[in-house]
Amino acid sequence: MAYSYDDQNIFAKILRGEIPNDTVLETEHSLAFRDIRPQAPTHVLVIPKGAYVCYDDFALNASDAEILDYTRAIGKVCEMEGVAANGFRLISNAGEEGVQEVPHLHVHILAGRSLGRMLE
Ligand code: IU
Repeated sequence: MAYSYDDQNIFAKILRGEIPNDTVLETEHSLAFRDIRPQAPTHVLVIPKGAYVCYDDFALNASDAEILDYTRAIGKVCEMEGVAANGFRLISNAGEEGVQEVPHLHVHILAGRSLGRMLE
């Protein structure tokens, strides 16, 4: 599917420096920052700097360098936040039925409490 990107979305504004954020990590192609409405003691969002709407858009259209950088950035934030010891969850909502609020790819890193079962 070909996605059209809305460059007025809030994460695009964060990337342009128009809105402040609580940055955890910035790399060449990625930015990680704390969610403004944290659902767990650790709740970090990791976004690519490129204009990608959601995961499949990114995975199919980003360069190898962007994909490597983004994958590593997620791993690096997990390491920095020390989430591996007790466990964590990665979530990336997409589209209407995925209940995606902001149409710029983001992976949520959630940790620091028991997150409960999502799937049966
Ligand atoms: P979703 O996966 O698109 O449903 O989640 C979007 C997240 O972005 C959600 O957890 C919000 O709290 C978060 N967020 C933010 O961190 N800063 C903002 O300015 C806005 C949303 I708007």
